[in-house]
Amino acid sequence: MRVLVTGGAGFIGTNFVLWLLHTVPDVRVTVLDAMTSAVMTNNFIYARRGSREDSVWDHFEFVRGDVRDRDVLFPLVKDSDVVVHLAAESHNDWSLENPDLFVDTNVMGTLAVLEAVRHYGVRLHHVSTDEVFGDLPLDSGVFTATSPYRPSSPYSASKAGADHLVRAWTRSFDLPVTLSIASNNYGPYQHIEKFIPRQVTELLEGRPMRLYGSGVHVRDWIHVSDHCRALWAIVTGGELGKTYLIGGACEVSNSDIAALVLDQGTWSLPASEAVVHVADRPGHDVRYALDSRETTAELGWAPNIPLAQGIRDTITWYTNNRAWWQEAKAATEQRYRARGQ
Ligand code: NAD
Ligand code: TDX
Repeated sequence: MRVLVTGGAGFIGTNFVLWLLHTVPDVRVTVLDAMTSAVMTNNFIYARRGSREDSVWDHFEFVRGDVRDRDVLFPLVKDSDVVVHLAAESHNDWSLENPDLFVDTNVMGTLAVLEAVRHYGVRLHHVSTDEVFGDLPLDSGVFTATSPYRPSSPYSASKAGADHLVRAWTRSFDLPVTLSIASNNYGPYQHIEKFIPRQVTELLEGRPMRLYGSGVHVRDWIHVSDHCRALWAIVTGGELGKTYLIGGACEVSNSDIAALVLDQGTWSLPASEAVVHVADRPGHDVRYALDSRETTAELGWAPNIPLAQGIRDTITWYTNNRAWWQEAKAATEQRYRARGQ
C-alpha cells in the first residue's frame, strides 16, 4: 500500500511512519511536510543514523513542501492509495499569539487535501483532537463521537473547522474518508514546547517543572505508539464515513503528571524544589476525557502502554537524545518566559 502522510515529520507523524516502515510489509511511505517551527530536527535523518543499511528506508520518500501548495500536493495524492492527514499547527499556546497561521494551515491545508482526494478518488484518514469538543468539568462527563463541537482556543477552533470541512466534503462528494479524534499523546520525538517533554527537559537542565496555574487541569494521556496502532487499524479496517475516538483511558491532572515524572526519573533537583507554578494559559481547558469503547469494540484496538512505563521510557528517550532537542531548548524557553510561563 502507498501511504502519503502529511505532517509526517512531526511528533505523531514520525512515530507513525517509523512504525509503518518497521511493521507493515510492502508499505511505501511518502511524507509531505513543510518543516515548520514545530520541527526541531529532521527526524528521519536522525532516526536513520546507525541504520542506513536498513532496507526499510528503500520504502520511504520525504518531500519538503506545504500541504496548501496544490502543485506539490496533487501529484503526491495521485500516486497514493491512502492519505493520512496530520499536517497542522499544533500548539495551543502559540495559537494565542498567531491565530492567522493556525486557521490558514489547519483549515486551508485540510481544504487542499480534501480537494486533492476528491480529484483522484483516493481514500483519506483525517486526524483530529478531543479539543474540538471544548472542555469538561473536573468531576463529570466524557466526550463521545456525538458530543457537540465547542472549541475554546484558536488551535481547537481551527481543528474544528477542518473537521467540519471533512464531514461536509464526505457527504456532498461521497468521499472515502475516516476521521479520528485522539486525546493527549506523549512519547519520543514530541516537541519540547509540549507539556511532558518540556517538564522532562527542564529537569534535565537542572530547572524546576513549570505548571500553569494550579495544576488541577486534567488530560487523558495516550502513548503515541498506541495512537499509531489505532490509526492503522482505522485505515485498514475502519468504516468509511465514520469518526473513531482514540483515548488512553488515563485521566491524570497536570500536578500528578509532574509527580510521576519526578518519581520515574533520577534528577539533580530535590523534590521540594522540583515544581513552580507559572502564569495560567488564557482560556485554559479544564478537562478532556474520551470514551473510546466503540473503537475497541469495532476494531479490537485498545491502548496497552501503562502511563508509568510510558513516562519512564519517555524520560529515558529525552535523556539519551539530548542532541535532538538541545538546540531548540533555549529559544523555546525564551518564548515561554515572554509569556510569564
Ligand atoms: P506536530 O506539530 O509535531 O506535527 C505537525 C507537523 O505538521 C509538523 O511536522 C509540521 O512541520 C507540519 N506542518 C505544519 N504546517 C504544515 C504545512 N502547511 N504543510 C505541511 N506540513 C505542515 O504535531 P503532532 O502532535 O504530531 O500532531 C499531528 C496531528 O495530530 C495534528 O493534526 C494534531 O492536531 C493532531 N493531534 C495531536 C495530538 C497530540 O496530543 N499531539 C492529539 C490529537 C490530535
Ligand atoms: O509548561 C507547561 N505547563 C503546563 O502546565 C505546558 C507546556 C503545558 N501545561 C499544561 C497545559 C495543559 O493543561 O499541560 C497540559 C497539556 O498541555 P499541552 O502539552 O500544551 O497540550 P494541550 O494543550 O492539552 O494540547 C495537546 O493535546 C491535544 C496537543 O498539544 C494538541 O496538539 C492536541 O490536539
